[in-house]
Amino acid sequence: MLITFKQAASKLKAANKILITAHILPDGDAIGSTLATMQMLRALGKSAQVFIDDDVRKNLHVLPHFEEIRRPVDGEKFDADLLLILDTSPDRIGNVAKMTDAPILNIDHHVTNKNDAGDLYVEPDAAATCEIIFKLAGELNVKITPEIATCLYTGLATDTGFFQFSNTRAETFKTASELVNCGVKPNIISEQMERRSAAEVLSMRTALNSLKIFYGGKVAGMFLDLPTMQNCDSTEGFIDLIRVIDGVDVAFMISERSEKVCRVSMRSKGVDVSKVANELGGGGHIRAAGCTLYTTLDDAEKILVAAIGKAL
Ligand SMILES: [Mn+2]
Repeated sequence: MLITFKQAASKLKAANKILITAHILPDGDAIGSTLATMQMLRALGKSAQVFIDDDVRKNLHVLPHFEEIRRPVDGEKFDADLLLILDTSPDRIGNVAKMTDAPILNIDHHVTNKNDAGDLYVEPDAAATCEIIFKLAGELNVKITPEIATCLYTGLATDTGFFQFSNTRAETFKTASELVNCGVKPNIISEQMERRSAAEVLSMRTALNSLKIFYGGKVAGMFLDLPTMQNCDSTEGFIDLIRVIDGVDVAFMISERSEKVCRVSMRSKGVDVSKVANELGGGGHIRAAGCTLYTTLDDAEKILVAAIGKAL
């Protein structure tokens, strides 16, 4: 059920033992928003714990309290009176979904979130879930410590491509400005987020070598097969290498995660790629979306290129 911002805040006020989670394949906004909310709720005297059912990119391990994030072990239960799901709908939280039967509070900024498994506050205009959590801190009267600010700024910065993407709005800068006032060092976060291993940069080269152009230059794609992926800690930002090509409206990357499991990311300058992703069982934003195709890399390419062609 859709609820208002104030209702979401009072659900949090009423809860005492909160299990916090976000999506698998976690990004800066998923980790930043969960860690910030955990600290905020603890500051209010509540018990709060973050569980994420996936590995987390090394760059994000530097965030305050990162070491407290837990991954559920087989059949593990958690005593909670609220399951807080951030930055995604409840179908992308892996085994955390099985840890509790507590009511769900879902806070997100993905326009494709149509969750009806619990209470949903969705703000599609927010640049990041961290932008919503910042407002929530105000509503809950929580003081934003430098540690909380660092987590929130990281989510805000990474989800906007460091304030370059179309989701960047005036409020995003206002939020960023206030976070800097709370003690964030933007240059340090930028340096930490852009760090890459040599293996990752070599994988970028492999990705660029696979570049293909479709539809007379309007669409560009990159392909990473399983052996390449096994040597690659993260493909974050790879797609930006081809998003910039002159005349390209939709850029995509397909990475083979295991046999017949291909992860698709898309970025666009005009086409609504959230619709393309939705049609293929995924979701996201108008200009940044993704899905998983359960087939070979070759077939995934055919399916995706046809679906993008229809949307052009
Ligand atoms: Mn996000």
